[in-house]
Amino acid sequence: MAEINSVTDLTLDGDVAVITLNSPPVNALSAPVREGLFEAFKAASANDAAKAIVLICEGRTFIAGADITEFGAPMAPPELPDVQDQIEGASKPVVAAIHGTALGGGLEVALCAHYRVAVPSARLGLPEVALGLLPGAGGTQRLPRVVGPERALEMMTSGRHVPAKEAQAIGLVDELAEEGKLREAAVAFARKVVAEGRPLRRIRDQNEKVEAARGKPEIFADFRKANARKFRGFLAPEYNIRCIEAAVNQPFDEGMATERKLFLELMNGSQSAAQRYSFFAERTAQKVPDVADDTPLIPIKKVGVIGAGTMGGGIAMNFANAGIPVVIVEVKQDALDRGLATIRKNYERTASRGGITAEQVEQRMSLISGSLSMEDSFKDVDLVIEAVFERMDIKKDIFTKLDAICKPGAILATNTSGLDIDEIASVTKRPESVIGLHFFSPANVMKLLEIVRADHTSKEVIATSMKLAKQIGKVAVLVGVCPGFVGNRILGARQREAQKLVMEGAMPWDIDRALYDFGFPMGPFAMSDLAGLDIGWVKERSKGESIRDVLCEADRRGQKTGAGYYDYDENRVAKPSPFTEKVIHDFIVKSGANPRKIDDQEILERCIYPMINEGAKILEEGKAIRASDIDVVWQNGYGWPVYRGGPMWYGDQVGPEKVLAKMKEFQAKMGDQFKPAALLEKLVADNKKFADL
Ligand code: 3H9
Repeated sequence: MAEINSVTDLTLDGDVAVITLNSPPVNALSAPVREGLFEAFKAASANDAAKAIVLICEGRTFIAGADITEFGAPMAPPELPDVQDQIEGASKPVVAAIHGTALGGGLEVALCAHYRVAVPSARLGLPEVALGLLPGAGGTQRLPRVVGPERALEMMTSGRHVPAKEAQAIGLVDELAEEGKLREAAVAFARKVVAEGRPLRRIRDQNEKVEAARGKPEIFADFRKANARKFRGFLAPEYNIRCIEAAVNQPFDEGMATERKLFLELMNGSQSAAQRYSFFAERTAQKVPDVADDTPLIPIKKVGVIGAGTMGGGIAMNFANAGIPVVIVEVKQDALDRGLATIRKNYERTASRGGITAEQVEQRMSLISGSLSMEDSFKDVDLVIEAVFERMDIKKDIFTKLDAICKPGAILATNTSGLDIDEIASVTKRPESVIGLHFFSPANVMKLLEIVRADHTSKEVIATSMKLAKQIGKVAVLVGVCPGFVGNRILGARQREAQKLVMEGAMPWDIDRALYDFGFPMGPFAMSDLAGLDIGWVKERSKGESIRDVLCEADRRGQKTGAGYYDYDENRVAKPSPFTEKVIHDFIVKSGANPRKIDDQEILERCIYPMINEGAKILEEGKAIRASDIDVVWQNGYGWPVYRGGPMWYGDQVGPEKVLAKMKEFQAKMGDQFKPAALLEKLVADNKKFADL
């Protein structure tokens, strides 16, 4: 065994040189890894005893990409292309042996090997698009040469991690190895290549698939059209497409130059900066400063859910999807039956679209049971999540019962979206076991989980909840108890401004358009129409005192009644409504105000700066651990455009001093609801940003 450097070894296994990388956690292509690869390939190439070379990794994965922490500074030598030239240009066969994930730069390295062997559990992909980038180490030119431009388009614009079996079917992997026997299989494969005198297959010279697509611009035009909605606002998908066009229309080296140019443009742009920030923000959110990594976890083998409505059903699906049995308790049999039927329907819909198999539907349904009795069903559960009507008295009643029924140590969780969890916990004799698990609707789809820590919640309960969130595929953020927690509290700030802007003369569609153009999937009024204007509205108590009252009284209750703030045609396409406009106008006249023209810039500042200010108050009160946690909440639960980072990141980009100046201006004009947060004032005084906190 020869050590090349601290992360690279080179050994001779008979007549095959084996290069082993070991750079935890994910063997990213840091400077030492590049150096190790470069030197190891040089040595292996020069060693006449080696007839072939295998590249393999230790630890949980093959190379998972470039080292993202190194981005932003010039690459220390050797640069990645030099390493890749060494590999691809080797005069003996090179085999990449893949387990875990070969992603981004990792797959780009593997594409310079002449052959690829993988275990079935491995996954391969070019996920740079998710970081606002494109594969910048030849992936855009090599992948289409292997799998064809159409597949490359799908893979590179989605960033999907392709399972090894599928990778083999599309030519990306040459052979599957038995799980746990990768090294032996790769060495044997390398010997076979030598024995059979197979060619050194250099992908850069394989032009068949790209040439076949030449002169067919419709491949790209159709793809752009089909995905226009999905890609709206993002630069990276379009740049990835352009690189694949270059692979089709230009010789390899010119294509590489195009790739380089577009890669650098993205790398230096604001979108990728925001998306790279978000990657780390999500991972940082998993860390709770006063909860140690080795905090004991409570084993969660069975879960109880109270409420079989949309929320309870969606929550239950998360656990069944992860293989954890769950029992749902309802008060009435018909509500329970309806809830279970809805869950089945959801699974069947996913199956009909090819998302899961028919067996998986049955297997998941078999993990979900229903009951009318908490006493009978909750004795042995390790976690209960209550998802009933948002009323403190009902919640208190439930938690009193849970306290009596559940075994000691079981986690008692509420899905409340804003009630005081300390008050709920106070009715139990074990407030240390009480926590908020705030799922977002539809709970089986939305990624965000706000985990709400109450005064007495134990560290074990917090650590277990964070871990469990990851197990069920959620992005978890730990927040503190305050009205609306982090997400809804900031949403409230935006909604208030949107309503006020209407009373000053901006029409709902003007406000929605400004926010849609900013990058939100929809504005607040379109969202109200979708949810239903009559949520929480009671006809008998309506006094026609608000715009909403009048719209609801006119049976304009949103999309479901064919009209709300907007008019809807038979295809549910929204149109500005003269009726709504008149209602608004009448209200403005009644208030004695003069409507004025409000431009998009003002709409954005009025809606978004108070959100940033509210975020600052949340930080000031310690209800979020860090500014980036707030951004994770808004990206994953409220549709904040990923390429704009999140409200706090955006505040930093605009500049805290500008946000503060505007808040002061608004405060002077419109009153103290715009009072700047003390933390915002302090940031500006100290010449700092939210990211510095
Ligand atoms: C690229 O390759 C550009 C090239 O085309 C061009 C170059 C010229 N770098 O997610 P986890 C850390 S762009 C640095 O919790 P999992 C991560 O921060 C790159 N660090 O584990 C975390 O650290 P910590 C293209 C990285 O098992 C730890 O590893 N590649 C990187 O749930 C564990 O991560 C990608 O976009 C990295 N590349 O998932 C892949 N990756 O423990 C990005 C991870 O201190 N990575 N870390 O918090 C992933 O998708 C997942 O991490 C992976 C493992 C699936 C690999």
